[in-house]
Amino acid sequence: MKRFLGAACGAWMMFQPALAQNPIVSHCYTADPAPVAFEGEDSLYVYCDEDMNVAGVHDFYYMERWRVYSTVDMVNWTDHGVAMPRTAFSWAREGTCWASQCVKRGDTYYWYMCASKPGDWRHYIGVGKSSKPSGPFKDARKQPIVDTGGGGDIDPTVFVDDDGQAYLYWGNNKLCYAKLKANMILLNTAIGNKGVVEVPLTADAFGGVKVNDQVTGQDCYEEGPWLDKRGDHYYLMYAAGGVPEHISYSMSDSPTGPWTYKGQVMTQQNTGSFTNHSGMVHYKGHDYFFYHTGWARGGGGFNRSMAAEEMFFNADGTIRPVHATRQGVKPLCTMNPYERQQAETLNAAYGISVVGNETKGVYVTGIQAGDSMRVAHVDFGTTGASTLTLRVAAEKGGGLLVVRQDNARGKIIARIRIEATGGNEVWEERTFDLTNSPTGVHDVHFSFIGQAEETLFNWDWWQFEQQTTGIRDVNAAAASPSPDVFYTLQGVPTASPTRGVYIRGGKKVMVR
Ligand code: FUB
Repeated sequence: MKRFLGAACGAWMMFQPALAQNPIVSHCYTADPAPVAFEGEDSLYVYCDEDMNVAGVHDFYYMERWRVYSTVDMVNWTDHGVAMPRTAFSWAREGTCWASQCVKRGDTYYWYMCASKPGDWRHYIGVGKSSKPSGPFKDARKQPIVDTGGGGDIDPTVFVDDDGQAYLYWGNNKLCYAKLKANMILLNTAIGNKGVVEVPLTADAFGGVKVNDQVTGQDCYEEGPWLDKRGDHYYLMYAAGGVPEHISYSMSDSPTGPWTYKGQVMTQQNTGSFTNHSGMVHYKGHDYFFYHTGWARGGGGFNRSMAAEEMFFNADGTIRPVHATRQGVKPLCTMNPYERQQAETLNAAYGISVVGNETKGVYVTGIQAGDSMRVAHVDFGTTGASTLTLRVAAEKGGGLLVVRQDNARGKIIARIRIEATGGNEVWEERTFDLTNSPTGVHDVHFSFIGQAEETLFNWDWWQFEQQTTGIRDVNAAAASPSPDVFYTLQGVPTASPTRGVYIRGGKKVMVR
């Protein structure tokens, strides 16, 4: 269940994405994206909370955990499971895990979150910590680190400046900041009110003011701040204008302002979500803007989904407007099917769930008849694949996995019956022959057939075996006169076959 991301990032070819990439996660509802490219890491991470609203049960935000996703290509996202459950914070109230952001300092990852307390609807800001970006995270302070007493203490954004000073901004209908001490869990109380400075929400700084829910001026700050820096410019992006929200931004030459209002980054869009929440990140030479929508199946204002667009800056540092699109971003590279790929690395998926965490292991579960999964931009090369190996666990067995090229109606690559392994946690690696092997770059579509309502199997990872050049042309019977000897594909007998494809007894065999 370790992560072995395989992507031929150097060998990108002229292959245009055929499919919509937004939302970036479709098997669960993910909100309030906070992207980060940690120095020295190949992957881009996005931290978020999970919307778990069930109509008629919790007709509001119901959020029990924060999740982490990572990518190397911007189109296939690895779900790292429940990296920080609400229960990691003994003081946090059920269902109130709202927006968050993670940064790294030294060797430690600090994930700033907000939640209410039992019997109290106000939110408080706390922080989890972990030695790994994908967690699991534990409460670093065992109590909130911000409690102004006045409510609105939501949506922490954190930024470590070039001089090492870390800043925390947050607030709904108010905007506050604090300087963090080097330990990242205490406020520097030398400034503000016990370390908290409230930023005046003036028209110059934020485009307008809101009093009694009435906006005076062209815009106003609402919530969801995002503090960042490009060159010498500091940026504060935020959800603005009241509900429904758009995204606006202000700039400054200092992380503590004064801020100057610069306009809207993303105007109000028809995405089915009345909130929006943004983050920006520079990754592999591109700038990306993350936001949320109601675009996943069954989605809406309380069941939101993260999306991403490429963003661009003008020469003076101002941000060009970003539009919400279904198409999303272009892939940065292809996926290598001949390296082990986690089943939970997905371009899209419907019906399944991803469970676990990086300590226990993360895998795909809840696979039922009618569910499907897809990975995008997989490069099978010129020779194609010979077999597909899966690591699976199945209590009952009998479920059928159909692997297709490109989409749900594409050419069948394999039809695989997953027999019982002895239990849903009894894992086995199994290798299957293919019906057809694709060559070149394709999406790969997995669909599941079986008894209705039954969980067919759990799935950890998959890997294709690359076809050896020329194997299709071998006349196996002629090339293998003796039934007990291993012959190379050129018909040369070999006493000690190493890993690869051979001929024996007139048949192709794989030596592992
Ligand atoms: O996700 C709950 C709340 O909705 C967030 O904290 C706000 O930013 C808004 O997106």
